[in-house]
Amino acid sequence: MTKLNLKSKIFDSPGYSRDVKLSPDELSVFREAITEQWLAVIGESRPDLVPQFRDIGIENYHQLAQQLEHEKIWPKQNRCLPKASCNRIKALPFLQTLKDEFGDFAISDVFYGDTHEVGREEIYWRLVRPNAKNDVGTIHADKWFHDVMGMDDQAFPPGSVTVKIWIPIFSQPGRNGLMIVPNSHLKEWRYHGVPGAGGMKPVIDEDVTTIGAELMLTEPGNMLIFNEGTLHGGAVNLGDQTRVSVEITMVFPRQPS
Ligand SMILES: O=C(O)CCC(=O)C(=O)O
Ligand SMILES: [Fe+2]
Repeated sequence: MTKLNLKSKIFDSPGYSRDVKLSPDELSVFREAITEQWLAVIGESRPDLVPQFRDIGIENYHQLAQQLEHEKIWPKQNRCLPKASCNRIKALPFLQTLKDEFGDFAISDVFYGDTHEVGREEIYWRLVRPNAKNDVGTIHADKWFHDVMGMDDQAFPPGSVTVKIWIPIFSQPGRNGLMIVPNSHLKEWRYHGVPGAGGMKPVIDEDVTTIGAELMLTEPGNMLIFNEGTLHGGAVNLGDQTRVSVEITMVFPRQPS
């Protein structure tokens, strides 16, 4: 048995783990890489504002966001870290911890809308501003996305199994973060696909107030690792900072035994 017993938590019960934490140095690598891309994207439309955004920091993004076309400038492709940053992240110790637990895996390719960047690994981040309902999506299982976007034929080899890594980079425990429905990967849930800004997206056809979603208490760096069938979704941010988080999809040729 591996040290953290992650395989059994993710594939058996409860369908997720919160056992793995980034060290302060690892968290700094993420913060620096994200901040660099965040400022570069802001600089593409408003180079004059870059010094102000740099001064307040990404966790205070919402304080100045009204000066930008927020809805336009953050499509997923502007939030996928460049290759050099991905390579720095891939050398961090937490990935070795995951390999020790799960065995070898690949990181999924960059995929958004109808674009599949073959061979470019996807490590992307998101911004969730305080009290912004549109900054969080509805409860879903990631395998629903793979299904409605047709990714299982295109992005993943037949029979492969994915596991998600969600990492809070700036978060306020109890006030923002990710909701998870424990053991939801063991049941079937109804949903349908609708067209969204970044391609097709799934919408749940269940009463989300009664399915048992729990807000996970996560300090920055305390990652959540979950089954592709586990129901989850962003909580509306009730904090006073912008929540910044990262997503990485591990791809296994088949379920690790
Ligand atoms: O961070 C969020 O609000 C949603 C994250 C999510 O759906 C995921 O990590 O798969
Ligand atoms: Fe998700």
